[in-house]
Amino acid sequence: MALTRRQKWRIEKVQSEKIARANKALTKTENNKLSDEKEQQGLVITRYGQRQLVESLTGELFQSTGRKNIGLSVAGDQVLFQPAGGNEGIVTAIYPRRNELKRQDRLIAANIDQLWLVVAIEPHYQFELIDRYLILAENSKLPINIVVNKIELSDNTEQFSLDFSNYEKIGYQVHFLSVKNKTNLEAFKSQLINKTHIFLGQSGVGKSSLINSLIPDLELRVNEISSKSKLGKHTTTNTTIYHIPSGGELIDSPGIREFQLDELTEKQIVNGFREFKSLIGQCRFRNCQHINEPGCAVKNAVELKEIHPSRYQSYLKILP
Ligand SMILES: Nc1nc2c(ncn2[C@@H]2O[C@H](COP(=O)(O)OP(=O)(O)OP(=O)(O)O)[C@@H](O)[C@H]2O)c(=O)[nH]1
Ligand SMILES: [Mg+2]
Ligand SMILES: [Zn+2]
Repeated sequence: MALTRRQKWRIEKVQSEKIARANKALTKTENNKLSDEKEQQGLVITRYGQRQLVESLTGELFQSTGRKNIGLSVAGDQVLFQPAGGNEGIVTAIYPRRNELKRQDRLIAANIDQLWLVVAIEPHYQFELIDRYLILAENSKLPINIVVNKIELSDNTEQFSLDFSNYEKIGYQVHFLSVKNKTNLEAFKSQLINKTHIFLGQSGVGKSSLINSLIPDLELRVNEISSKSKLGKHTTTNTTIYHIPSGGELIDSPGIREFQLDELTEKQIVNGFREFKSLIGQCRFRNCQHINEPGCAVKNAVELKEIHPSRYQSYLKILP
C-alpha cells in the first residue's frame, strides 16, 4: 500500500522528533550505563525478511523487528532501537540516509561512502567492462575508485601503470595490489579508515580474497551473526556490514558484487563519462550523440588527445 505524501511527511516528522529526543537523552546519560528500556542508537548489520540485526554502540547484537510505518532498515542504516529483553529489540526510527544503493529498485544498503571496482591481471582487465562499472557508479552518484589485483602475475609493470594512468588523470584513484603477496595492502587499508566501502567486480578477480585479508576473522563473525539471527547458512547470501579491524566498514553484498551491466540509457552513458561533462553543452547540435556530427566538442577533444581514445572507443561500443 503506497503512502500519500502527507502520510510520508508525518512519519518523517515523527521520526526526526524521536531522533532529536533520543539524542538529547543519550547526551544526558552519556556517563551512565544505559538502562535496558531506553532507546539506543545502533547500526543495522543485516536484514532478513522483516527482521534486522542491530548492533548497539557497545557492540551487542539485537535481533529486531521494526515498528510499523517506519519502513524497513537495511545494512548500513543508523537507527534508534529499544531493547526488549534477551537479545531482542524494536527499531523505532531510522536516521536520514546519506545515500542508498539500489538494484532494480530494491534497496540493498545505505550510507555507503566508497565503491571499489576490483579488476585483475588475470582474468585480464578490459576497458569496456571497467567503463561500464564506472558509468553505473557515476549515475548512482557514489564515488568509485579502482583496485588492480594480482599484479605479481605480470612482469610488465610499465604496461599496467600506463593503462591505468588514464583513469588517474580523470580523477579515479588506482591501487595496484597483490592480495596473495600482500603487496601495497597496508597503504590500501589506510584508505579505508572512517568510511563504509563496497567492492564490485567480475568473478575471479579476488574480491573475497581481499575481504578475507582485511577481516581475518570473517568466518567467525559470519557464524556469530548466523547464530544471533538464527539465519544459519543464509548469512552468506544476505547483505551484511562488517567492521574492518584496521578501521572502516565493509558492506558485503553478494548480489551487488557483480552488477548486471546492461540496460543503460543513452543519457546515463553520456553522464557516465566524467571527462565528457564540461564539453557536452559545447557541441554544435543540442542533440549531438558525439558520433559523426560536425562541430562535436567531444570528438574534437578526442582528436586533441584530451579524451583518451580507449574511453571514446568504450563510449561508442556501449551506446545502444
Ligand atoms: N595470483 C594471485 N591470485 C589471487 C590473488 N588474489 C586472489 N587470488 C586468487 O584468485 C582466485 C579468485 O579469487 P576470489 O577471491 O574467489 O575472487 P572473487 O572476486 O571473490 O570471485 P567471485 O566470488 O566468483 O566473484 C582465487 O583462486 C584466489 O586465490 C592475487 O593477488 N594473486
Ligand atoms: Mg567471491
Ligand atoms: Zn557532440
